[in-house]
Amino acid sequence: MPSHMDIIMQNVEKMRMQDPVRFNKLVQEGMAIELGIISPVSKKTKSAEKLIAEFFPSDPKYREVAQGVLDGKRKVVEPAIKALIDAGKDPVDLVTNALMPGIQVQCEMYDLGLSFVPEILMSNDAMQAGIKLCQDKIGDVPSKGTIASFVAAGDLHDIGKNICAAILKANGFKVIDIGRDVPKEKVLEVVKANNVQLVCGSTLMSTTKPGLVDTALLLELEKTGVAVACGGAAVSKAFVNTFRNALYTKSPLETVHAATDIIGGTKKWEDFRN
Ligand code: B12
Repeated sequence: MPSHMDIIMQNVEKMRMQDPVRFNKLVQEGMAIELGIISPVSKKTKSAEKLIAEFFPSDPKYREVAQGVLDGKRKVVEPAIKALIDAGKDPVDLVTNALMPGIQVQCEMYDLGLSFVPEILMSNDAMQAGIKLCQDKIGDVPSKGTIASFVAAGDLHDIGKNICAAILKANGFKVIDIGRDVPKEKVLEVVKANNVQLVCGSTLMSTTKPGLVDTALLLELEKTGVAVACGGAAVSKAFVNTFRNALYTKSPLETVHAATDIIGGTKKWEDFRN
């Protein structure tokens, strides 16, 4: 019985006879790849292209920022963002539509095993540099209220939380960043000490979802009158509806609307449950 290798060799020989031009081209390409003269069209290139097409903005100036974030190059991101701010672009729009797409592509690539922790951290660094410039531009606006922001105990994923905090700040809220991997008692302490009106909590892992439940219930038990707006990839409306003193907000912008209503007194957390 012929082995797999025999069958492959038969097919190679058949191609050499029937299509010598293609055969020679493939042999030359193979040698050039092996010698490092050309790079292979890898899974990485193909998938990165697909993700860029899906997430990147079409405006070339915004695209330059997104690419700078993806490449982890704050030296590209900072001058590009400065130029866009000087050209009168809205800083909130820049965060959402120029800076965020870069980190989104990097994170999706990481998920596919196409990029690694250092690349995520460099992209995050480049994005944060851009966000800082946008925040500096917005400056001090009269505060619409005080929000505390945290990532649930055991969870270190804080990129989304930082974006959410930046967008809340840009919309006029004072945001106290409690950080990541935060125990419920720490959130309570910050809420009591700072006259916090709403807490935003997030988690990206299923194993750390209980941290959001515990925090919302502790804030209720301690009669703070402060609810927790929950978000992040591991969280859903159905999950949040299983415990009290919490509401689900899907995106940072949805959180801005909810915070405006709750802090403004026109709605309560219960109004967001259905
Ligand atoms: C980046 C990343 C990391 C980085 C985190 C760096 C950092 N500083 O955040 C590093 C490399 C450290 C990491 C580590 C781990 N990770 Co990880 N990680 C990711 C990854 C690739 C991207 C997450 C991300 O930042 N996305 C980009 C941001 C912008 O998106 P986002 O967080 O979802 O935020 C958006 C919304 O969710 C929302 N949002 C976010 N927060 C909030 C908050 C509020 C209030 C609101 C309203 C909205 C909101 O708005 C944001 C903007 O749109 C995901 C997979 C993925 N593609 O999502 C896995 C992922 C989250 N990681 C995972 C795991 C398992 C781990 C590790 C346990 C791996 C390991 N074995 O070591 C460790 C955990 C360490 C720990 N204790 O936390 C799993 C979780 C699985 C699960 N459901 O439980 C995922 C889903 C990967 C996977 N497919 O398995 N990870």
